Amino acid sequence: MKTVYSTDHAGHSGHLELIAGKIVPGFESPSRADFIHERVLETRLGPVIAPDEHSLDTAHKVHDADYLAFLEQAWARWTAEGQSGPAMPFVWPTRGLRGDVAPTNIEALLGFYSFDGGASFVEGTWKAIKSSHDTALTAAGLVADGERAAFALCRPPGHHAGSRFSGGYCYINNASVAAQWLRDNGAARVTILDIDYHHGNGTQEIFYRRDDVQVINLHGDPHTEYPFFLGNADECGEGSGDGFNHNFPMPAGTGWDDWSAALGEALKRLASYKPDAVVISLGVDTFERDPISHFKLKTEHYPAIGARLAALGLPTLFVMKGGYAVEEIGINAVGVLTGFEKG
Ligand code: 6XA
Ligand code: ZN
Repeated sequence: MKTVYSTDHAGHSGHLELIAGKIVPGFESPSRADFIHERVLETRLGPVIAPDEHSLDTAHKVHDADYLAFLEQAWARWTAEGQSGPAMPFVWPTRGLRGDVAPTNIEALLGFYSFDGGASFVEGTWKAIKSSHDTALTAAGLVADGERAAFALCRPPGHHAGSRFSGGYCYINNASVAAQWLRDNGAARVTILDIDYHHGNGTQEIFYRRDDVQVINLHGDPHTEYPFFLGNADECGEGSGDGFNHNFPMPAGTGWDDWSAALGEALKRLASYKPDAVVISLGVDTFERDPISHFKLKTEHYPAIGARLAALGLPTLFVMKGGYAVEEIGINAVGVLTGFEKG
């Protein structure tokens, strides 16, 4: 399997995060991608290629134009105000405030285009966002050209980013842009299967009213787990999308047996949709020692997941998402891919 990877992610660094009342270095760090890249080389998964440059045309089909323009300009607007540290949102137009009119102040814009403080900007952020987007599209191109599978080693991740908001370390929803591109390039139906610990609220929102992209999520129950405000089992889609969104929330503490059973049900629904291609939002923060998540999967389970995905017999694009146990992130993420290759 080919991996698409760019070192342009590295400038997206030095973030801070507020967790349990403390400001700490961001968990979503460059070393995550470095460890995965090293493991791809170590395991000889296949060639590693650089992404091609892609226009934002497909991104414009899943994100609003003003939102994409904001992402591109955020850092310049922040520094134009004399700021130099990370640009972090901290005020949001929640219920009772006006969220329908774009403000002009950069602090206000940061909140207007986000749902939490988890997607901040530094100087290298836009370059990393764009390279992550290009990585997903280049890997989608490999699958469209007939490869059985490809790995988009994306950083930053994307599944919390909706049509007009960032959050949870995510800016452009890479998996959604890739799914849209596959739709536009020969696939009549595409499934996005999100196996990250956290619900992919952005992906759900983007395709919620559509029947041409099925969205399936396995994740921590939002009653207690981030992102809290979406991801319940009764969210099934709306309008023409009714019946095409599937959520499998599971309690914190869930181990392999229950998770694997949920995957079995998810794969049944996926197979009955008969997609022409599958996009896997590959998070490995389901790992038992992940510092911010609460499932109990072990390293040996990741190749087993890969083999189950391979058994679908469908063209498969893997798009990297979460995982914060950085010492093990490479072994676990690439474990899914090697398991797929053998499956
Ligand atoms: C913020 C937690 C962000 C989780 C990000 C993630 N306190 N999403 O891994 O998949
Ligand atoms: Zn996650």
